[in-house]
Amino acid sequence: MGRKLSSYWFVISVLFVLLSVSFLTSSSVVKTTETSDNDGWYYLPAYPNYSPQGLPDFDQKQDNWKAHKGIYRLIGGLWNFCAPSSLANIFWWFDSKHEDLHGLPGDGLDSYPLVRDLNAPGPPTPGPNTDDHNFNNVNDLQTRWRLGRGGKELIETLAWYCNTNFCQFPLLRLSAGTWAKYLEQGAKQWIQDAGLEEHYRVEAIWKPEFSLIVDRLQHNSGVMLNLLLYNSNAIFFETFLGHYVAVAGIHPNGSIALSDPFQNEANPTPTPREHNDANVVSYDIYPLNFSSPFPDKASWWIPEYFDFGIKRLGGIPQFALIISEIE
Ligand SMILES: [Ca+2]
Ligand SMILES: [Ca+2]
Ligand SMILES: [Ca+2]
Ligand SMILES: [Ca+2]
Repeated sequence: MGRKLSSYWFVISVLFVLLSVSFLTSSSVVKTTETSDNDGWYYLPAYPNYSPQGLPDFDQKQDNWKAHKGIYRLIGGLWNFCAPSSLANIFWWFDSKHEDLHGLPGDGLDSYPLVRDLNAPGPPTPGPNTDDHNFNNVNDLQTRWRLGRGGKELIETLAWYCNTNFCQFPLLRLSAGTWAKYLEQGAKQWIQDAGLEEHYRVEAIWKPEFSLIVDRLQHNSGVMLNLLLYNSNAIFFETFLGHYVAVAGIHPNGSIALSDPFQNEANPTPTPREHNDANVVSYDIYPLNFSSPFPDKASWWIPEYFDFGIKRLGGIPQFALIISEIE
């Protein structure tokens, strides 16, 4: 959500989103996750300690992870931790790749520093020990989000690093969400603070080509997209609010599987908190279209993306943050 709109249109668009979100129904489109290696799909691989399905699918609808300022207050806040939740998926996945493959969440062993044990105050889940891969190291409700002050687990710490909701500048909370430049800076700072700056490359790319996304994923990069929501029937405005997701799998012929921190279409049953177990994922699959309504922003898009119940909005991939290991 990094684009500034005039305040008038901003208010209208926010109202539309929030009213529309309130119309969310159970008309979920259940899609199955492809797992075959031979059908053209490529998924980030699974690691037993602890990304047992592949990329995690942590959920942004936890605690009070909302923007509450101004117009958002009227409707109880807007869930907007999509950026730190998506970034957590990627760092956790790389951490799992490098931890002892015979280890388990709760073993108390933490050898690779990209995701550390952040000392969640609640009982280790699972036990017996507090651990980097405990589910409550993703988030523990005993540390409430207080704009970055106080105890924090993985997603909240990343929100602080990425200045989500301008939490680093409490007197200057201009905009909800996470700006692309703060996301990039936060990701780089996190890697540097882990002592791993020689091992990872971070790319921030506006208008990323689909072929680039395919190539990077097939080389096991972590890929985040910012999808600009697009309403083709809009009377007053067509696009509003970007939403960050992470890419779990891809088909070069033009489909994508998302770890979406807001939606869970392939696997709709578990609660958001259950997604703190990296074994619980919903890889939501969407066909792509290559005649973009906004060729200045993206050459490809997802026509039937965001489920508002009454209709689906398109998703325009206007920005990508790509994290690659330097072999
Ligand atoms: Ca561990
Ligand atoms: Ca670790
Ligand atoms: Ca917490
Ligand atoms: Ca999801």
